[in-house]
Amino acid sequence: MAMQNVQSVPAELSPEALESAAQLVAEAQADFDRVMAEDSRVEPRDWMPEAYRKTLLRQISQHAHSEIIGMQPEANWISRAPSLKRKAILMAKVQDEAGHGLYLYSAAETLGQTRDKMMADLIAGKARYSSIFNYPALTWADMGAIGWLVDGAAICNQVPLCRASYGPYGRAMVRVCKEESFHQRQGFEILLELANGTPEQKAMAQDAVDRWYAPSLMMFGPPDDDSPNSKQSMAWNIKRFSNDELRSRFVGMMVEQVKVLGLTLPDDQIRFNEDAKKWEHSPLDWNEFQEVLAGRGPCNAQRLERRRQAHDDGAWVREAASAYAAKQKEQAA
Ligand code: BYC
Repeated sequence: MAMQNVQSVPAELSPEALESAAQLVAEAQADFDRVMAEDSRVEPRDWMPEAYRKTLLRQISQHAHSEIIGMQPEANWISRAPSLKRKAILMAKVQDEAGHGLYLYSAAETLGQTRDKMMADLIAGKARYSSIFNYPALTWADMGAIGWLVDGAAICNQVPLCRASYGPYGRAMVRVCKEESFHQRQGFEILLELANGTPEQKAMAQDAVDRWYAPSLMMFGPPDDDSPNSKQSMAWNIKRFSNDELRSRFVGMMVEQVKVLGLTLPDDQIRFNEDAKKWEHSPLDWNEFQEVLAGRGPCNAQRLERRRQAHDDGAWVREAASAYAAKQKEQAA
């Protein structure tokens, strides 16, 4: 895509220069509109409307924070995994989440935001991250339910994001989705083994599914009528499907997979609506969702405190890396 890089017009220009600058901006906007109409891609050096840039930065930085905070409920179980094999798999998964956070912070940096600022906003409690990570992981079966339901919901949401109009975001999503597939399978396999184990193990698996089911449906965001950002994000080819469309698709996937597990979903109102051609489920508790978003979920305070502590503990690594980089630069000069 060939667009001119016209980001802003200085105020002190002559009327002629102002007119020609305004024309350049209009041409750049027309180019951007054409790219949207052709469903093509915007790259970091291309001109883009400020609102598009801000929307991407909002979504990508929240997504990055979710990956980093999302490491906590599972990292908590690494030392208590029931076997060496389970420990190795869980460690690999948690490391993958750190990697996802890094690709996403890098994608967000291409939009002009520094990683330091994003991290400062997160630890100051000013940035959002996914509601799901404010729930506790109480038993080993939760590792199964998180992998199966939470990573399952993430895949459902993120596969369409591989086609997001912003190049760095779409490309990051391709790799993230491949890794999420492995994550979902390992969660499914944990639950399958527990469901085929002793009655106590099966009950533990069912309890974990019961607790994670509704919060995982809320990951897709508020109902379409209450989703202020969806319409514009869809017009800009960032989101491809609405929150409710993806949620319904996810329920349809889970309703089949739960049969293989020999477990049940805690919702007796799931049915396929033949007229609307979509899966329906019981109403979700959106007050609970708003409480979690407002910072009053079961683990919000604990998650942020842990993140702050990890940031402080890592100060020496950042200092050492900066000192090493400065030394390298000095030697190269
Ligand atoms: N939690 O207008 P809407 C993972 C906010 S990590 C918190 O529908 P949008 C994993 C929303 O931000 C997976 N906040 O917004 C990691 C907005 O507030 P602001 C994370 C939510 O952006 C480790 C307001 O509500 N995935 O898989 O059009 C281990 C109104 O919503 C949530 C992503 O981040 C929520 N659930 O749509 C295991 C995917 N929902 O920003 C697994 C990328 C909504 O106006 N993000 N809000 O203050 C997206 O696809 C979209 O941003 C959303 C929301 C579907 C989440």
